Amino acid sequence: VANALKEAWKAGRQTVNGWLSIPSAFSAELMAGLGFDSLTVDLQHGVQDYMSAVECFQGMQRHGPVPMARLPWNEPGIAGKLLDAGAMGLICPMVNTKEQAEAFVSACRYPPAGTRSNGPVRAGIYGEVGRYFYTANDDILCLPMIETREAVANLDAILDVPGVDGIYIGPTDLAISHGYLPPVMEREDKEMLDLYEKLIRACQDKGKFIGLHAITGAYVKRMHAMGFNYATMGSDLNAMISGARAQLAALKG
Ligand code: 3PY
Ligand code: MG
Repeated sequence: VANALKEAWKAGRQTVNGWLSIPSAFSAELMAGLGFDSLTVDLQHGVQDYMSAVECFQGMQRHGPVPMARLPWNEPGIAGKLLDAGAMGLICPMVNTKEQAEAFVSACRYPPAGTRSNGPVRAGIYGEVGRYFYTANDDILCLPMIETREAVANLDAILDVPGVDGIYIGPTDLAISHGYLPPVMEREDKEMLDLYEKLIRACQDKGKFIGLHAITGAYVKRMHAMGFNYATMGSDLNAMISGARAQLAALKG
């Protein structure tokens, strides 16, 4: 089976995703060796473009976390290119309506399920030759981001779109949209944590998976305990900054 994340979630095993904001095959390779279940190249806010994403996929290949990407926006051209480059899951920012979820899924699925164009230049060279077309629709994860009030209001309709495997929570945009500041990632507002519980229950009721963006291992542990199937412990950039800062602080006393 080509998507270890999907298998893990179905088996009830919770996973940890790493986040690649740095456009470097080498940092992707280093992150890939650390034991994350998946790594996501961030083309929305990360300093990543299409070629750096391809290089990150190449860098992580040796170690085998599930390669994923976050799209810059809900746009079929870049979605197709990232899948062709080997992404086994796409996270799409700011999906607020059923129609936007349908457009996202359509870009990720070959006909008759969707409108993805055939041409898996890099994705097709892995696994059994000629099989990719037949397995891609089942194996590729489509994870729309729920990160606005509007998306929460439309959650059931979004989850009901065939081909939506699950959702991904963007904590800062979601909090901003609900009027909670400052826009910090690891929320402690009671209202936001209650909302997470509600979103988890909605996904469980519909047999869909749910994950969220976080930074620290301690918070990811709490979110797993709350019931999230996956959580990001990000990122390469945060790890570099916090590691270097800690050493500088130790030096300067
Ligand atoms: C958010 O916090 O809105 C995100 O998209 C996290 O990546
Ligand atoms: Mg966001």
